[in-house]
Amino acid sequence: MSCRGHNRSGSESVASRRINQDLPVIARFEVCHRSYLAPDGSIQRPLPAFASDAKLLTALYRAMVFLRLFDRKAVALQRTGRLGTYAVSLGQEAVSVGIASAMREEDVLLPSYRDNGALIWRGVRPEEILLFWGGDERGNQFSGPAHDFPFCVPVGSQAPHAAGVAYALKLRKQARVAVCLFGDGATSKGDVYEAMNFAGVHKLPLVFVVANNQWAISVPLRLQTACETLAQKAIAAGFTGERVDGSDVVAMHAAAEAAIAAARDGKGPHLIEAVTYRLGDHTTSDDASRYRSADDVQAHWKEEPIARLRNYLVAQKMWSKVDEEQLAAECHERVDAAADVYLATAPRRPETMFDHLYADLPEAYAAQRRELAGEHDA
Ligand SMILES: Cc1ncc(C[n+]2csc(CCOP(=O)(O)OP(=O)(O)O)c2C)c(N)n1
Ligand SMILES: [Mg+2]
Repeated sequence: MSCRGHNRSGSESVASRRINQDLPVIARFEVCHRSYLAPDGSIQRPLPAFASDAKLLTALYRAMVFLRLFDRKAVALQRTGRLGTYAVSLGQEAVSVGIASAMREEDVLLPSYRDNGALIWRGVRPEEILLFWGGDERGNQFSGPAHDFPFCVPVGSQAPHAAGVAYALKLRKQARVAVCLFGDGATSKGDVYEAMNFAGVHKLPLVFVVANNQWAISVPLRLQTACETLAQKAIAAGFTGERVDGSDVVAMHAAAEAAIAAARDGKGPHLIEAVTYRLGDHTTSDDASRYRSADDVQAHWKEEPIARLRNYLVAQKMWSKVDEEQLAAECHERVDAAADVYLATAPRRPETMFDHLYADLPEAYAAQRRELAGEHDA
């Protein structure tokens, strides 16, 4: 079956136009597209074997439902002045959950600021996430694997870090994989290109995941790139990129499983472009109605990952109304408990902001620290 990528407009792209019909073609490239569940939860093509594993599938479902509810609570806390800026995963829960669920504990996660779902799957406690977004660095001293990286707020700078991590894993001959998540906007950053190039040259055990949610704050994808796909950017770096339906958690898990296994096996890096849609505002500091229409957003609600998987699970008799009610009650309880722990945590003293940047604090900062601590210089 051919899996050649299609031009978004259906016409010949600038990139694929032949320079001269008389010249021989010396290289051809393809981009595959992976999807299993249709937006209504019906089966589009034969499912991977794990899709009959009710335990795994319901775990993926539970994680996505929890994430959505947790996000809602975090926004409520921010709106009432009890949390800092926060980025929800609304509509793209399948990306971080699908990816993290295919990782081993010893693998290394390098997440962006929107990847709460991956952190929680890997054992980070929800109250730790609230602490971080509440401005308390102790949130980064989390219960997930200590070798995982914290949220990366600068766009794309986790990609070179990931290349460094993967290089170290390779040098040490460890059968571990670095997994780096970022957005469509990040793919325009030099950091990302450089990391991909380095990963390709050194055949690193590194899986790049682009959560292509169509927007980089107010910048739409069509202004981000002239490429037909973001997956094809991997080709220029010498490895495979594939497009995945990022609202289909079965496809996300399957793609991640295959890419991580190949990287662990010494076959080098891989890029997964997860095509999804950001149904919410960019963050709590944004108002997306200023730059996109309600109709556009509404149309994408038909594709969202949670109802899609629920429809499949119900059709397979893996999930019932009672399960749904129980899950909702459990999630509410867990979210409320996390918020209670967070709100009951006494804030740190302001001078502690200087405590984790330097082994030896430069005098200029030391003086500021003393001032904040109320220790006046003589
Ligand atoms: C280096 C850097 N430049 C600019 C910003 C401001 N900024 C924060 S998020 C963002 C857009 C990122 O879009 P994308 O990579 O698509 O990720 P998404 O937010 O959609 O998940 C920008 C420009 C930043 N955080 N870091
Ligand atoms: Mg984006």
